Amino acid sequence: MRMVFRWFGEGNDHVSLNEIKQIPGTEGIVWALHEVPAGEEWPMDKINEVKEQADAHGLNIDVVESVNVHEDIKLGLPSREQYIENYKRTIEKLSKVGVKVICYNFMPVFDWLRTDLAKEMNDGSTALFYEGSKIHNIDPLDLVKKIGEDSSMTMPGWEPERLAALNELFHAYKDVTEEDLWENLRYFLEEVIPVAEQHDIKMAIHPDDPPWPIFGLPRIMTNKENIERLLSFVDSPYNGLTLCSGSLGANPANDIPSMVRSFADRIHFAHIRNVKIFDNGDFIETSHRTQDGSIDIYDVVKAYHENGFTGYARPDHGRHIWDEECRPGYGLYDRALGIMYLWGIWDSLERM
Ligand code: DNO
Repeated sequence: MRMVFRWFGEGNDHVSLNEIKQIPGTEGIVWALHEVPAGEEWPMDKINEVKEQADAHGLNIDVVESVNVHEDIKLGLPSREQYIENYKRTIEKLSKVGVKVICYNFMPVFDWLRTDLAKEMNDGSTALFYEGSKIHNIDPLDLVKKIGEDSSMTMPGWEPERLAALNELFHAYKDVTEEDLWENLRYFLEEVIPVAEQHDIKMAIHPDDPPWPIFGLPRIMTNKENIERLLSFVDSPYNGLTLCSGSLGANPANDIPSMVRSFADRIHFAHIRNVKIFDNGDFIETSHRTQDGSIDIYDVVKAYHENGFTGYARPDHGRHIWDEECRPGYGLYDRALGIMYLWGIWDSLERM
């Protein structure tokens, strides 16, 4: 297991490379050019800049999260050709600085979705929270309208400056079915995986978070069966997974340790975190510790260990603790604690 840590870039992250370097057993950053819009080709000088910054701290830049997929690719529009071309060129450029894994996702419109970014927990820390009643059975176009009239109804991802674009996207996806999305994903992979192979970069799709359809938008990376289907589209190690325990684990029907055991040789990047699921299906992100949430993190790590996992792993969202001011889910403290918990399990398994 090779431990890495997400870093949003100079001036864009309150965590410094020095701090990351001091977390035990952490060898690299998980990075992206967040300022480049989805679909555009990444500029080489900006890529080199990150490489130099990381080099200066003895950290590697092996893992990119994410090279985002343009909505036109997910929608299967003719304009996807240019965006796929740009994606291929970005892969080629990233190979020049030694990138080994590219994480991406295929979620329409929204990436991860929560209803509260700072839900207070019993111990006074805060964490990301998902409350189903705020989302289920809600017509998104209605919501766009309501938030437009009353900004106090805003939710993460629904910021006023995004409303016009959301409105357009919801219309564009109106007739897109799950099967359409599958076909568009297949098309993308058939184009991109050969290029990834040629440049020795593993593509690693991130599951949908939460792993069910939201606002009538299709979501397909949601369970074991669907992951099998994805892997069968292009049967190559370069068509692989970012297995995120917390995303898939928000559905109690998803048995994460069993998925790790089944897909071990196709998992290139492990996101490890815990969530606590309530009886009504709502969930909150907790510390990484098994006892604090609903996912058996010990068994997840054990499954990786049994399979001699040599891929990359990162702690995932943590709580906001010790009054840290940070990006939602991306504090230094709780993620660093998470790393120590993961290494604690791993190291004791090594001794057994
Ligand atoms: C959230 C992350 C996701 C992830 C993308 C991968 O914190 O896990 O945003 O980076 O879905 O493309």
